[in-house]
Order: sequence, then C-alpha cells, then structure tokens
Amino acid sequence: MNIKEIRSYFPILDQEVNGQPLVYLDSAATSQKPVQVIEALNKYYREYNSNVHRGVHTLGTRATDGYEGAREKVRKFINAKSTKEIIFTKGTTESINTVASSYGRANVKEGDEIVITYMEHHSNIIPWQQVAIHTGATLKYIPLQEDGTISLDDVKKTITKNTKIVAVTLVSNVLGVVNPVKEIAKIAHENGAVIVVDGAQGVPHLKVDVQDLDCDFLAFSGHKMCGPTGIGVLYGKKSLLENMEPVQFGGEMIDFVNLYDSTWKELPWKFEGGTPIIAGAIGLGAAIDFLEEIGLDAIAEHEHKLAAYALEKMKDINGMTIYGPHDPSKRAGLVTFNLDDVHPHDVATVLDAEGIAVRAGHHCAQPLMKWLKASATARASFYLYNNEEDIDKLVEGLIKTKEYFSDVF
Ligand code: 7TS
Repeated sequence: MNIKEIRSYFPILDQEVNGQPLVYLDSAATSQKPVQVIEALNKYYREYNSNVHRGVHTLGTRATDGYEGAREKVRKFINAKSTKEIIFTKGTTESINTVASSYGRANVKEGDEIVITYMEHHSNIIPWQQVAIHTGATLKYIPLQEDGTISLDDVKKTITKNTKIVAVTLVSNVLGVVNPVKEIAKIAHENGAVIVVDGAQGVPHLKVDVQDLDCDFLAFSGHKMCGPTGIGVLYGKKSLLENMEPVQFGGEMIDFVNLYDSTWKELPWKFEGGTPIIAGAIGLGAAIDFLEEIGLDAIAEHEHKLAAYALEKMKDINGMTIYGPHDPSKRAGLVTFNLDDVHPHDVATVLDAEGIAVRAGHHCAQPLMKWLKASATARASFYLYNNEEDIDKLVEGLIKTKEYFSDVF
C-alpha cells in the first residue's frame, strides 16, 4: 500500500485547520483512525450491539464472537502462546497498574528492589512508587548515558539479586530511544526478577513478539495504534497470571459467589470484571487487521526514514536543540526539541496557526525533563500516514516561529 492510499483511509487528515491543510504530528499522544476502524465500530453499534458472555440470543453471540475474536487477533499480533494471556484493559496505564497492584503488592517486600529507568512515562513510575511506599521496597533507576540511551553495563549494575521487578519502556515517548528489552529481560531473569514492558510507544510501531522478547508482562494502548480510545491490553505469562489475584471484583469475573467468599473465573476473564469494553476491543481488532495488511516492518521502516529526514532538516535550524540520540538508527519516529528560548507552548501555538499539530509540555515524564534540564519541550511524532511533505511544513513552520519571536523580542 503506498502512502497516498494509506492517507486516503484517514478521513480526518483531509481537512483544513486554521485555514491550512492539517499536518498531524501528534500520534505519540493518540493516533488517527482509519475508516476500517470507524466502520467496525459503526457496524457493531448499528447491527449487533449486545452484552457478551451472557445469554444465548443471536446478537449476544455475535458480540461475544467479535470480542473474543479480537482477543485472538491481539494474541497473534504479539505472538502470545494463548488467549488466556491477553487481558483487555482501558489502556497502558490500567495495564501497568493491574500488574503493580496485583503482582507487585503480593511479591515485593521490605528490602526488595524495583528497577525502572529515568525515561519512563508517569504511568510506569507512579504505580511502582506506590508499591515501594506500601511494601518498604526500594525504587532504583537505571541511569541514562549522555545521548539518552541506556547501557547494558548500567543495567547489570542496577539489577541485583534483590530486584523483584524491572519495568522499562520499549520506546521512549520523549527521546524516541528504542531500548534493548530482550537483553534487559535476560538480565532480569538471571537475577530472579520479572520484567514489565511498557509497549505504549513500541507496539504500534515495531513488530513485537512477546516470546522472542521473553517479557513477563507487556502493556499497550489501542488508541495509539489506530484503534479507539478506552481499550488497551495487558499481556502476561500464563504461569504468572494464574497465581495473581484480580484487582477489580464484580460481575463477569466470578465462578461462584457464596455469602462470604467467591471464586474466580479462569483466565483471562478473572481480570475483566464488569461489562467489558466490547466496541473498543472490536475496533482494536480492526486496527490490527489494518496494520497487518500494511505490515509492521514496512511501518517501522517508513517511520524510521521520516525520523532520519526530520532530524536532518531540523538540525539545520539555528537555535534548535534536539533531545535524545542524534543517530537515527537508535531511535523511533518522533523528535523532541526546543527552539532557542521560545517556550514550547508558544512554538506549538504558532505551529497550530499553520495547521500543524505538535505536543508541548512535560509529556508525562517529569523525572526525564529534570534529567534533560528542560521544564518543557515540543514534540513532533510520526506514524504511517505522515510523509516528507508534513516534515517540510513543520520545518517551514519552525522557521516562521523563530522569525516571529525574533521580531517580538
Ligand atoms: N507509556 C508511554 C511510554 C506513553 O507514551 C504513554 C502515553 C503511556 C504509557 C500511557 O498511555 P495511556 O494510553 O494509558 O494514556 N503517552 C502520551 C504522550 O506521549 N502524549 O500523550 C500521551
């Protein structure tokens, strides 16, 4: 599928914003949705909206088939061994919190260590801070090298026999760094720890194989991979999930309810209390079909080229600071930057007037901002529907921003 055809599936891109054709460079916050996903949601609500796993009526069976069919699509997409290992959640945040609240509280005690990195998103920091606070464990950070990458030597020095959990992102939402998760998993396992991988920025963009990575848990969000908001996935190895307690209790997740105690359904349903996110899962299934039709390797290569092109063009702008490694082979499809002393919110506002959407702020990564010695940054992030023209417009917009602010001051 060529880029023109890919773009034609995203109706939202075909509009003007502030009198200019929209240039959407904020896919790391949320991706746009192709018609295939919009239509899958439309079809579910128009034709077979029903609750799942209850009753035998025809619409209920269709909805159950759609929901469970989506689970199988997710299983195949990340090469999990079984659908028992695929739990639907509302997103990465809920997935990581589930591991922290269930596995973390039960398996971490005083004197133990939890290891994370400085580049984590808040949703892969705060749940572990909470586990540490409640259990008396120590939270340790793998340091970053000057270019923002982590070295395996530092990983080996930080993870010890006292480490029980290692939680690390596959791709940083600020630095664009792709972490050596497979190697980190090996080091974690040699020390008797489990590894939790934050796949929010990785799974939408790179082929992820949980068996090859040998990760114990993987969290990701549907909305960053062409799917709807409100749906996400927690993958966990069956042997671990089987021994974990649910964190939400109520309908759908039980086997028997007695007066004073209850027993749980088998995996994965014991973690899916209440009416599940049926439309969201069906929409995510459609998104996976779409991504697979194009091919994850082709998507990764396309974004990689865009990032290299953007780095090349942006570094020539006077006063530009680009964060993260400058070597494009070490990074994924996003560029985080600051332009002279112009506040990133001002950069984003001027770009918005040109129809260009970028994100500005701390990107939910305040410890990393502190490490970068920046209170905030601007970020352009790319996906399969972006092209070089989008980056040319961004560069033009940045030059305009610079001119505008040099006139003002
Ligand atoms: N982990 C990483 C690495 C992320 O980038 C994000 C969201 C999350 C976790 C949380 O995902 P959620 O779907 O549960 O919210 N990151 C961003 C971002 O960079 N800009 O907006 C959201």
